[in-house]
Amino acid sequence: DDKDWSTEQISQSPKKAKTQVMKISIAQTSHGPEWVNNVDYFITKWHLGRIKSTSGDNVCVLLSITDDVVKVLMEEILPANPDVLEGVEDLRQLSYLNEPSLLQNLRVRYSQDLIYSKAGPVLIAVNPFKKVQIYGKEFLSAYQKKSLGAPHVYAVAAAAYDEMMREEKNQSIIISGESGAGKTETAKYAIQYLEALGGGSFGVENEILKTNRILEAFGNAKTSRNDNSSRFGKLMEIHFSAEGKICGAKLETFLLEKSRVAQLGNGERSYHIFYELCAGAPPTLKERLKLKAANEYNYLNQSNCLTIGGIDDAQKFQKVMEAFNIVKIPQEYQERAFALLAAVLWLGNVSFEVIDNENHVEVVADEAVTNVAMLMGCNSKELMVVLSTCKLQAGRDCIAKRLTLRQATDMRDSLAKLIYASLFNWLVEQINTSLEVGKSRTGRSISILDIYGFESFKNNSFEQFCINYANERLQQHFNLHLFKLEQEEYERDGIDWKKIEFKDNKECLDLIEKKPIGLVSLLDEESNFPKGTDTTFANKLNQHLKANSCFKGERGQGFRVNHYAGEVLYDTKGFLEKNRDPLHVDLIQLLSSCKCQLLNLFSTKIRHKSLKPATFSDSMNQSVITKFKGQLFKLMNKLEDTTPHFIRCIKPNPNQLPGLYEENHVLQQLRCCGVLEIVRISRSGYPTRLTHQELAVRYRLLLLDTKISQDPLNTSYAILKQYNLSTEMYQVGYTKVYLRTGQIGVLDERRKYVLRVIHGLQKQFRGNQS
Ligand code: AOV
Ligand code: MG
Repeated sequence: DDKDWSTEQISQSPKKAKTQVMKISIAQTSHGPEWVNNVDYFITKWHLGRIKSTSGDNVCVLLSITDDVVKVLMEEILPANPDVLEGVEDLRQLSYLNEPSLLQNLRVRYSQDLIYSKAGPVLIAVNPFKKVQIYGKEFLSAYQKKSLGAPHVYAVAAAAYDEMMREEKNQSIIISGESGAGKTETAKYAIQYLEALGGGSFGVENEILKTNRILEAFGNAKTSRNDNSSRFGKLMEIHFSAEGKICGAKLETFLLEKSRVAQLGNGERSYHIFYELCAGAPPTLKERLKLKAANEYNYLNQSNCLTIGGIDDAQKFQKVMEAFNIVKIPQEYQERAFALLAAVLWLGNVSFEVIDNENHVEVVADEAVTNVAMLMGCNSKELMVVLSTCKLQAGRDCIAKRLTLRQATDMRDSLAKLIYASLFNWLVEQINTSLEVGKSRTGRSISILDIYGFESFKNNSFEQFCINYANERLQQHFNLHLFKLEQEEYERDGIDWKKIEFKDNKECLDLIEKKPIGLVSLLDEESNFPKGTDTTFANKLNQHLKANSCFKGERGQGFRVNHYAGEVLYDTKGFLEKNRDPLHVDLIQLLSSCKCQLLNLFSTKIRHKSLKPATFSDSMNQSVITKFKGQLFKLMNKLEDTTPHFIRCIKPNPNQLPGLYEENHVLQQLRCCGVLEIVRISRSGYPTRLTHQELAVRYRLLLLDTKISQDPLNTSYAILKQYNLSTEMYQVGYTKVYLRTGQIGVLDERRKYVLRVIHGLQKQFRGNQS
């Protein structure tokens, strides 16, 4: 009978539970393996049922939902948890930690809008895709006062803050998950909690979230997976004064997806700001910018998607303008920024005319090119020359060579991307200037990382490679903390601890990073090689990386990498060009000749960097991947100096719908982020640790036998023995005592009782004296 089971019985006598719990999950046998979400996973579907009878290896099971009776093999059955354990807060509390049990537990919670759960030290957040009443003032203050203990992103932020104050150590909140899983929203709620703690006299504490509006307008876009997908990674470092008040913040961004400016997949949009500007600019501004409706621009109309359901772009534009004012971007610069956006849009409409039979072109002199020149503040003739020719050095002379249609289109798109990416970087600088108010003297900070999750599409290119590489690094960091450190501590202290297997992704990182023959080195080598092509690159990989078990060559231009989260097939098409990301001198010259001060500034920045001597650290001469690798290393170094708090966001269905929990979709993500391993490791571990000294000082008063020596180790032993704790429940290491969940509570209760008695006796004694 399920009702008779108490949590305690189950955790203490697992054997008994196994035979008596009647609910089981069984694997559905009629289905073959399924193919899920482009990731190579064989997923089995699980059903809940009860055993009716067994004979030999066969069992007859009554399915709970359909009332069907099915016959399955014994080995295909996994035990399910009793009802009392349905929907527990921490997955560690489950008696049975198999995959269907975790899935079921999260499902039960999700159906009650309990979107947060814990897997030991990790917070799991399942995206509700609807408003849930668990945020705002009341909840903020409840978590501040610790009157609410349920798992929540506020609780994670609170823990980070408290630990920073207590230990004087910098903290980080690392949020990961696939596209659309809720990372960015979760990051905002974490910042909201910290902002609610208030600031000193600096006033920045109300600004951080608002600057997000600018970032989201310029760095987010609708993709097939998320209507508000961040197309860049970000690290927000919030600084605190000695009193624990916010005194500034610093934003760092990673790898903006530039290609989106000129090229869109069907059903996707470019960056929100373009549509917002077209829809929301006041008539006079529209007039000055020669702005038309979004559908008039090739860069926007190519994907047959101009609006997002439920989103009012015009209204959003007002919010961006407000945020510009908060960040104190002067009015004239705001208008210049908008003019550059309009210039980018008009660039997409610039067209070419083929003038000879070698496909050479001339720019068509229409309103598009005139408007671009006007908005950039340059001469339209000059612009036309730059877009249709390239200068070649012939001995001492410089001759202009006409471009082909393909080359000219690339040149035009390069200019659009260059302007947009420079504008984005400039905005990040503006935000940083405005947030850098009270230079933190304490150096205490909490960093919040919201970075693109693992990606595996039908077509995976250079961008996915960079993203998955970043995730591979983060995963290593995660492993290191949760698994290695834990395990090493036990081993160092000489206690017997069954090793828990966990996926180490060192081999995959080696494949990517190893010098001189790893993916990154080989890509750079081929990119530097003038005759290198995507195909020669693919061949090179095949030739050199075969020995690594994480690599699989493919015929043609492809290759496969076995990432920690699954195998991904990459297409090398475009890898070399994207990695080289060539800077056209002509374009930079053009920018510097413009009347627009922003463009001058951009060109100076680029030149300043590129004119520096080519030293080792010269970032201009570095390929995109090498620059990214450097940035990742810096990020990892920074994170390693902090105490990490991990949040794993889970997307319950691929359609962004509320109330829909698709088991296969969730399971694949739980596997990707190793939730099962986390639960197992923290449960079979000993979460409470005290040094012998600490234990002795705290609980010595409980000892009945006062003749025990003062030595802390002996005292420890004696206390544990006196309370008859089962040897299952603790282990004694060289330096510490390790206790299972709940055991320290027993000792504490006892101590409280003894203290009360002593206190009472003292009172009585004093009473007697007077
Ligand atoms: P992401 O950051 O993980 O994707 P988002 O944070 O943008 O995902 O979340 C996607 C959408 O899910 C949001 O626009 C909301 O509609 C919804 N959502 C997420 N979290 C919540 C929540 N706590 N409450 C209500 N709705 C939520 V990407 O940036 O694509 O990797 O690159
Ligand atoms: Mg995001």
